Amino acid sequence: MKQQDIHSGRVQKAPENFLSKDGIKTVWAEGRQGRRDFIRGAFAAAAAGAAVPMAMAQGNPVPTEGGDPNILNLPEHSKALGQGVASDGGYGKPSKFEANIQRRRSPGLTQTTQASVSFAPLQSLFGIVTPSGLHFERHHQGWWDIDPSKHRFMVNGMVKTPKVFTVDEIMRLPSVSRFHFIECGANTAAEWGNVAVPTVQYTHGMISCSEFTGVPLITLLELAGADLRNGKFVLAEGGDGSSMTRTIPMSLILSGEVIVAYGQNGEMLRPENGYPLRLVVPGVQGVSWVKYLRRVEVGDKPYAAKDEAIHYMDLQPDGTHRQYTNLQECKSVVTTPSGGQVLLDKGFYNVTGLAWSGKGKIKKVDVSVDGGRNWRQARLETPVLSKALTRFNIDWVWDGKAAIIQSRATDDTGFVQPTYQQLRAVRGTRSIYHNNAIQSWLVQENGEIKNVQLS
Ligand SMILES: Nc1nc2c(c(=O)[nH]1)N[C@H]1C(S)=C(S)[C@@H](COP(=O)(O)O)O[C@H]1N2
Ligand SMILES: [Mo]
Repeated sequence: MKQQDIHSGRVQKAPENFLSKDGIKTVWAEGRQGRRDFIRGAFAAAAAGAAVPMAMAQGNPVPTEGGDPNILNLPEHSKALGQGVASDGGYGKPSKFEANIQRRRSPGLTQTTQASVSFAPLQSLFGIVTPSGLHFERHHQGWWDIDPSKHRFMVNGMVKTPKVFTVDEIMRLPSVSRFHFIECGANTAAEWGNVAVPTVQYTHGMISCSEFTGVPLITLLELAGADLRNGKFVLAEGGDGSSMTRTIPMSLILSGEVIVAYGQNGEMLRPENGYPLRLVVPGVQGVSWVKYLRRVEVGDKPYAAKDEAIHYMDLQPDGTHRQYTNLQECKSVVTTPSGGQVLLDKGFYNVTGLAWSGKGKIKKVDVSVDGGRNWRQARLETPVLSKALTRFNIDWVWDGKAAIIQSRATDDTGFVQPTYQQLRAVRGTRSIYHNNAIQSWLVQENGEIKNVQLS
């Protein structure tokens, strides 16, 4: 019985189609254990007679023949003393049973360890906040743990008085805290070529969402007496060896949304995410969120920096490139059930996922389980915030037949997330960046879920 597979703890076999090297197989097999836990959790609820939906209770017989030893035998933790406070060293860590929930490097994607990507385990996360230790990473030249007492932030260019700030000086200024998503422009890149990487961690895991705390950049520009009328652009520069420089339009800065951040999810930024200072540019692709931020220069034209002239451009069907395509457009993905997961039995499942738009708030998310023929509107969990992740949920009773699960988001500008057909009609097939097409997960009759594209 499939059910016994779960309780014996056997690692379920990964689908064959994406396995080429042994190393890859291991990584993806490990990645699957977290999702098995999700399904095991559902069984535990059913066994305890909790208020689970009927379909689930009927679909999954309760394994209590002879009595459940987990109830009958009083466990050690009910009889003895637990561990003392701060015995974990003073900074709490997740349960050891959650050790499989990790950000992961894609073995197929990058050969070096420094100029690299790690993907967030979207299939295992709840709500809209990404735990800082699971935030995706994109380093063009490796990360640093920079001494904040030695870090300096300069404002120069078209300003009355060029200024240099210490981190302490920035932290004395009026601060704001806001929830925003950051998505790498290359998120979902492999799918342009219909590569169909196996899990949502690899298709969509270059997105995360945090509460960021810092000082609006406009405050710092004003302190330097920036020419806000003629200075139409700002160049932001990072302090790591990647020479990351990006042009930020002044219009975004004037809105007050662009932040020089030091805080993330209630504590200082993590080193991997730019400690001690990073730029937060809501709605804009990740590359402009310059980490280890050391300088902004006010100018009157776009800078065409190397990461704007060689990378992060979109090759169009007519052979020209789109440049400065900054905003991440409306997009969504079902995170459970999703590729690599296995449904153990027919019956009730909570379908859940994430939606976002670089232009504002999510207005609605529709979900289809028949490949886009019929759609039902999902529940949006609150808060629904501008330029932040929005969590959606919808009920589904699986009848055991093949199904194709999709989500389609609409933002408050009325923009509707496109199908692959619609996206390719405009953008062709040779892009790397800015793929916001509808994702399809095929649920096979044996319960295994695969990444597919509908033509
Ligand atoms: N200084 C610096 N800033 C940087 C980068 C970098 O390599 N160096 N990578 C950029 C890219 S391409 C992305 S997608 C985001 C990733 O941010 P994260 O690592 O905090 O997820 O940071 C951006 N800012
Ligand atoms: Mo990126």
